[in-house]
Amino acid sequence: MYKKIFVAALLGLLSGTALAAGKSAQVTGTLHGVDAQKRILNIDHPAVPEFQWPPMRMDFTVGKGLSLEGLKPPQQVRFTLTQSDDGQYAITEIAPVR
Ligand SMILES: [Cu+2]
Repeated sequence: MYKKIFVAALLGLLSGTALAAGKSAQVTGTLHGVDAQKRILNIDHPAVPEFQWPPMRMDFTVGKGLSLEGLKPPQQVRFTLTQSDDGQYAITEIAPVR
């Protein structure tokens, strides 16, 4: 009996965590700089309501394994911005707007 309740509580906790993890937003902005060595992109982005961000120009970290090929500033880009469990933001998908 207790064991069943415990397992149910644990599953609830895990699914709650899974839902909270990897919050992301689709953003279109202007790419101004590419630092391929540090894997940082400088982008001017409009407001991002998902993260309650005002419009600004800033540096973004690029997620591991993401190709920077085809990115040539200045250029309009569409990207997915993901916040990980530890609160860090990273670009997890990006492509030039054609
Ligand atoms: Cu910003």
